[in-house]
Order: sequence, then C-alpha cells, then structure tokens
Amino acid sequence: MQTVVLAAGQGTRMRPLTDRRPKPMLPVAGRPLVEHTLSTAVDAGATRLVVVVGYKADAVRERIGDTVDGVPVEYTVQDEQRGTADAVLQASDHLDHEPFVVLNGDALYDDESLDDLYDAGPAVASYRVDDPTQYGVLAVENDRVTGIVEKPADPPSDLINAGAYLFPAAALDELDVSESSRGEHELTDVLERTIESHAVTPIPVNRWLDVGRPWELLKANEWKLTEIEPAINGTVSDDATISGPVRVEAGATVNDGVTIEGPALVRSGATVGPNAYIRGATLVGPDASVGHAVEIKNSVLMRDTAVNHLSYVGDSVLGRSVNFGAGTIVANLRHDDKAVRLTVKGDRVSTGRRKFGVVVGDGAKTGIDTSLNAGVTLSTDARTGVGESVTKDR
Ligand code: TTP
Repeated sequence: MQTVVLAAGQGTRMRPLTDRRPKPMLPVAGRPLVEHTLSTAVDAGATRLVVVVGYKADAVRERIGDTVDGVPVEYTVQDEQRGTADAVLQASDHLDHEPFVVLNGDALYDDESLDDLYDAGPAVASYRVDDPTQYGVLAVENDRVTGIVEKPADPPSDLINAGAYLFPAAALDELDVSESSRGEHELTDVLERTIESHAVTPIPVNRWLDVGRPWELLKANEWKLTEIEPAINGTVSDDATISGPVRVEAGATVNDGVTIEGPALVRSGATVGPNAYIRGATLVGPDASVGHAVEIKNSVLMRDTAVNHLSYVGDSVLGRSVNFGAGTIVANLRHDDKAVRLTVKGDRVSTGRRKFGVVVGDGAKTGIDTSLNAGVTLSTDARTGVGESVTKDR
C-alpha cells in the first residue's frame, strides 16, 4: 500500500533539540525517530513511501536515502507548514489513484496495530486514554467513526486520533480543505469529508507515542531500547559488569570497573569508564564519552557528548557535542514529589513525570561543579560558570 509519512514539521516544542536538526532525525535507540515509523510501516505492508519533508529537509533525505528495508522512498517538499492536509496535498503528485495510508513521522506505533490498520478498509488508528480532553477525539457508533472533535470539554468517547489513517482513493480529491480555526489545513477535515461517503473503522492501537516534547523523546528511548538486540561487539573489559539487554556496538570501548544495567545502547566510537555506572534506559551516542565516577541513568547522550568526571545525569536529554565539567550534578526529583515542569514554547508545563532532569542543547558546556535543577533547559551553545547553581533556563 502506498504510504505518506509526514516529516516536514519544525518541532518547535522540542527546542532547543531541533535548533540544528529536524525532529524526525532525533535519536531513538540508535536510529532516527522517523526510521522507526518507516520500518514499522514497511513491516505492516507499505510498498512505496512518500516522505513529506520541509524543515531541514536535506538531513532527512540524506539519512533515509532511497529505500527503507527494500521499499522505495520518494520525497516531496512542503515549503511552508500549512497543515497536515496541505502536506498530503504536496505528496499527491506521487500517489496513484488508489487507497493510501498517512502516518505522522513523529509517532511510534506497535507493529501489530499498524498491521491491523493496513489490513482494514478505510480506517483511523485510535488510542484509548483516561482523559481525552486535550486530544482529537473520535465519535464512534457501531464500530464506525461518525465524527472527530478537537479538545472537547465533553468527549464523545475515550478514543483519540492516533495520527495514522487509511484513506480510500476518493480522499485524494478531498485534500484541498479550507483553513481551520487555528490557521492550518488539517487532515482531520479530510477525514470528516471521508466519513460522509465511506464507512471508516476505528482501529485500536495497543501502544502509541506521539513524540513532540523532550520528555517524549526520553519515553521513545525507554520504549525502543527495550527492543534492541543485545550484543557485545565493542571492546569490553573483563572487569566490567553488564546485565540486562545491553548492546555495545563495534568500535565502542567499555573500560575497567564499569557497570552497565540495561536496557542500554553504547554506540560506535563511544567510551565508557573506567569506573562509570550506566543505568537503563540509556543511550550513549556515537563518539560520546562517559568517564570516571560518572553515573548516567535513563538518559540520552547524543553524538560526541562528554560527561567525563565525577558527575550525575538522570532522566535527561543531552544534545550533540555537549560537555559537562567535572562535578556537574543534575537534579531529577522535586522535594514536594510533584511532576517536574519544563518550558515548552515559553510556557512551563508539566512533564507528568516525577523524575525528570534537564534538556541540554547542542554545544552547551557546564563549568566544574555546576548544579542543574530538575526541569532546567540549557539552550544551544549555553555556558555555565564554575560552581553555578542553575535553577532557571538559559
Ligand atoms: P506537529 O507535531 O503538530 O508539528 P511539528 O512536528 O512541527 O511540531 P511542533 O508543533 O512542536 O512545532 O505535526 C504532526 C506531524 O505532521 C509531524 O510529523 C510533522 C507533520 N507536519 C507536516 O509535515 N506538515 C505540516 O504542515 C504540519 C503542521 C505537520
């Protein structure tokens, strides 16, 4: 089945991590986020992939290339982010007049649920949540979608739109929808038109994650690191202790006295130890280094990042080429036990997590003895001074 994957977004809620890369390229268990979506689509039955790119398009094109698991990939550029229906409209020149699947390129789905979507007739993936009021909610009667409402105070069901659709060929003629109240051309309006003429089935999704904000990147890694194939292909000291699902790639080095508790992935070129403690779920990116007496727990360290001496990093995302000075300590828990809050597009919002540390943009450097409070964001290339206690974003 021909499949459109939407990957043109600016990822503004993910800043500063998307200052220098598009959201689809953020690392999830050693692969770019969008590659997980593309591979799941291929497993489910995608025979041709059309990827809509826009913000930092070249990064996606260069990394993904012409095929995914043997299935051809074409690209189309959406110059301006005018909405998801507009994104599919840009892709429509590449599509045959046949049914087609549309997937958000920043969402993760379990394999079985996507199989069910591809095997269905016109359909939309739906995910059951306790509080649907902040989502697009499906109205369903007799196993047929009868409507979709954005952020309803009085939700018609507990089934939310999980951003995966199987449209009939006729929907290709319905893509030119007018602007919504939030100023976008939305695919949900195409769905509204489709349900007027077609029976659209809600397909329940067992596991789904929309990766829009930094803690969701952490969640994505927590999920996908549990699925890695454990293997020790790098150089690992006999004096290191490794337990749980751990993969050490060829070209990585794990020195004396290191303990790694999986799930964890140590990528090629990375160095761990001596005497470091890595706790799951952690991704140590390519060429990253974790040095003596450093503890890293449930975190993502991107390429070339260094935490070399006497530091603690918990529940955090560190971008590329970050350097933590000796004795940098991250707080990841509030003493009132409330969920840690983080700045997203200028607002302080709850991460919903009792444990969350910090988000650090590419190239940031901390001075020795820096304390970083839970929920702090350091922007791209930020600096902290010696002995600083950082309680606000910078
Ligand atoms: P969003 O997550 O709504 O947008 P975004 O990725 O730009 O992130 P943010 O809101 O943080 O700025 O988009 C959902 C998916 O649709 C995502 O994969 C990007 C894609 N998309 C497009 O390809 N074109 C568009 O015009 C829009 C609005 C989204």
